[in-house]
Amino acid sequence: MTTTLTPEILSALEQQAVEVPSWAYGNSGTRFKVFTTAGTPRDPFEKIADAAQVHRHTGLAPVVALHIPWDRVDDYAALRDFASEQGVAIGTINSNTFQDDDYKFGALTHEDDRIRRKAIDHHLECIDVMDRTGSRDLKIWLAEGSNYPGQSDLRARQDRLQDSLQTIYARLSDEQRLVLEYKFFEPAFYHTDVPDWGTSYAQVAALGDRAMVCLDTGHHAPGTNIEFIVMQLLRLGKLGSFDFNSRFYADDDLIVGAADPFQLFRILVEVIRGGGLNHPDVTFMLDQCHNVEAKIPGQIRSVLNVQEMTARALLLDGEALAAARSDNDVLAANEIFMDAFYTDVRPALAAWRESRGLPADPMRAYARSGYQQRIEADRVGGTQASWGA
Ligand code: LRH
Ligand code: MN
Ligand code: MN
Repeated sequence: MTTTLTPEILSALEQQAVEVPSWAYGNSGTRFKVFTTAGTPRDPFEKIADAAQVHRHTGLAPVVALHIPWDRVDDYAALRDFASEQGVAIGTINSNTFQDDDYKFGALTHEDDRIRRKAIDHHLECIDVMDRTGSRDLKIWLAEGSNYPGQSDLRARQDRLQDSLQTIYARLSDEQRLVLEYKFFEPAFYHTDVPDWGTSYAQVAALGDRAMVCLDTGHHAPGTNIEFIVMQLLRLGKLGSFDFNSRFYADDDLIVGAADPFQLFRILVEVIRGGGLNHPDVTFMLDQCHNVEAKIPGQIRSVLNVQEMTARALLLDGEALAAARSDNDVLAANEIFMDAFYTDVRPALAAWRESRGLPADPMRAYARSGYQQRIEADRVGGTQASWGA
């Protein structure tokens, strides 16, 4: 079944913005091998230029997230100006306490005050960056935990974490926010200090209104009902951002909507139900790596997948669904839900894109643009950026 999209749906879609991660444009891989690709950016400026291509071809990705220190530069004002010349803005600043030997046994939870202070100071540096880039959000993901029962005092670590977060939160301006991302395992395998939304919620609720939870779709145990968590965080007013990606097994960081488009649809239904689409409180970010596929087209595919599932979610017939629910007509309710999911919105979205001066087919338009050939020819010499540098 294909469909036309109503003006209400199109105007909701028009405001949709997906934030893309700078690290998706660098080389990445598994712990077995990182494959390099011709044309890969060599610095944060080139990453932003590549990200701008995604926006140019889709109109969907006006903001780029940075990761510090991977995207450390001398002059952040120059980076911000460059981004704006390219037609994009700098968004979330991600901290990184997972690649320094000092943090082997923890960072914001570390027993040693010197190391904990160093980790706090890194976050203060990230807030300095935010001041210069005009970013609203500091996103914190902690690679902290333990591998063996008995190794750590779980409760003392929660207390130290809260104390560290209080210090960081106190440094934010009134317009800035802290978002705390959870993940159930990896790199620690027995316990993780922020393993789930409940822990993240408990930690940020104790900080204040400008502290929120980040939900990375790849950070749950298989079988977790992620849309339930989305609903609950929106209900509590604490959903600050998404890191979208998809997974088959663990934290695979594959293209969002690739592994399980139906799950993405279900998440977006709850986002809309909770007032989350175009909600000023919720940042829709991608957190993906393109290990074997081309990076810029990989990002174009990703934002299109988000748009496509959003359009399908907006098609859900809320009135019919409410009636079926109040009749306890289980099968009718499920049929209405599945009808929206199975509707092919691609031709309608292509026509709509064209009517707004965007390419009907962004993937083909990028391939024809010559940009890829240009960067492959130009970006010789220097060191390619990679996940971790
Ligand atoms: C951790 C994570 C977090 C990091 C990113 C590179 O698995 O999802 O968001 O910042 O990967
Ligand atoms: Mn993430
Ligand atoms: Mn992750």
